[in-house]
Amino acid sequence: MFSTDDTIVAVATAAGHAGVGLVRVSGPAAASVGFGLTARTTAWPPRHAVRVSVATVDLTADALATFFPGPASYTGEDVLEVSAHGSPVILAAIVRRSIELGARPARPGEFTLRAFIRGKLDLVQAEAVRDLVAAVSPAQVRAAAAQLEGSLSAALVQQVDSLRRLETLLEASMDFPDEGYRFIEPPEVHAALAAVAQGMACLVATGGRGQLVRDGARVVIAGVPNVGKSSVFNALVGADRAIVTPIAGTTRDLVSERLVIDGALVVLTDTAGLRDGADVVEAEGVRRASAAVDTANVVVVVLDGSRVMSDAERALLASVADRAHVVVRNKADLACAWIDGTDALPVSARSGQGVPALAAAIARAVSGLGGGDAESVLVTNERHRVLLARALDHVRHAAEGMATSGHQLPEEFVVADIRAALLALEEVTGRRTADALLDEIFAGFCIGK
Ligand SMILES: Nc1nc2c(ncn2[C@@H]2O[C@H](COP(=O)(O)OP(=O)(O)OP(=O)(O)O)[C@@H](O)[C@H]2O)c(=O)[nH]1
Ligand SMILES: [Mg+2]
Repeated sequence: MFSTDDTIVAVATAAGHAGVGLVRVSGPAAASVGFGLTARTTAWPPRHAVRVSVATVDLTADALATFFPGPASYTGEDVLEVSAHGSPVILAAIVRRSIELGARPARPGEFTLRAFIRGKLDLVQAEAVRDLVAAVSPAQVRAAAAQLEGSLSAALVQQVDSLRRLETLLEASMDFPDEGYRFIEPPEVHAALAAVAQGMACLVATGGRGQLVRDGARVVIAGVPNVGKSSVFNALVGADRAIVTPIAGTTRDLVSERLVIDGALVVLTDTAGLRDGADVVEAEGVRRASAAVDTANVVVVVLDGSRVMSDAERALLASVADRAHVVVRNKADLACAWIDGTDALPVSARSGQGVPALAAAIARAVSGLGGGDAESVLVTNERHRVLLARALDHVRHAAEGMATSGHQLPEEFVVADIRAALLALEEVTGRRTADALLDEIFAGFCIGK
């Protein structure tokens, strides 16, 4: 299924016209494909760009060719990269000629798959490559780059090593039951399991913040009717996305937009103005608005600075007081009707005044979510989180079994849990992974990566 003895080729840069485009060739025939493409006959200098002329049936193109001999290359095998002027016609001609010379078109993610198969990357790092390419926010880039560097893998290796050591010592004790000799005493087993469980629990706990980085924080705009919620929403989105009218009760349904605000990926939602006694349609809108506020990560309360604050607004402010929130005093272009002793941000959705400060406040509120150190290892991938949680369950099960039995739990039971935990952890890093899963993971890549 995952043969690596042939040579693959693909355009590595994005589709379309660009200043420069890159064709990547990987496999045992990379050097010779390069000779055929360029009429070069002498060996490629390793990792040095060489100016070449690529001749195909249709055209001749100036290019730079760089040869990376394996195993010190991205894929671990010989790689030739050809950078040419970024016309899709030129790049397609180079790919076609490479195929005539013995390469075959690469499948999505196949370069990275080869790097994984050759042990250049583990599965966590390979998935980080995909996430890095797909990143839309700086936080996503930072998380993926840290995972690619191996921060998560290193944390996992540490847990795997501890569990392996325990497994080995317990197995040795099981092999000599009659001597009554133990290679490791139960209290030490218990302490080691507890330490592993604690480390893994910390990793699993980062999954909440990891999910925010991956999917974006839910930021919900709320307030009473007509204060300018939809106008603020549109100002943040930078487009006339939600309907704005002078009539109170304009917005009925939730309107959501996924966007990056000041570097923070958010799903921003505009809601119906909160009030009682509205018609059936609006009442349903209010119900949806309340539900959205309840499940929001950050609530942006919009107040109308030109009107006196109502009881409903005071109640709304009180209800978000101990949650992540930002208060906006909108219509700052009009005369102010209340002296605010609050930390409300003056904003005019109409003139744009204060909108950058609001964006910054939202980004700050998002970055403060979920606690934890921003630079620590972050589990952003749901596959990893589920497997880590499973491993943690097994380790806890063993540790609790030892605790409740007064360290009398037979070694077999502890070893069975340790093995199950190891299985889950090794599935994270890809040491034990079914081909079907690899297919699924790498199918999510772009071709050429
Ligand atoms: N002067 C001024 N008017 C504004 C500002 N923002 C919104 N408005 C006006 O206030 C009215 C209501 O604006 P919307 O954005 O529809 O208010 P909303 O809170 O979404 O209203 P509902 O959806 O009905 O709850 C419109 O006439 C807007 O033009 C502002 O910053 N200054
Ligand atoms: Mg509205």
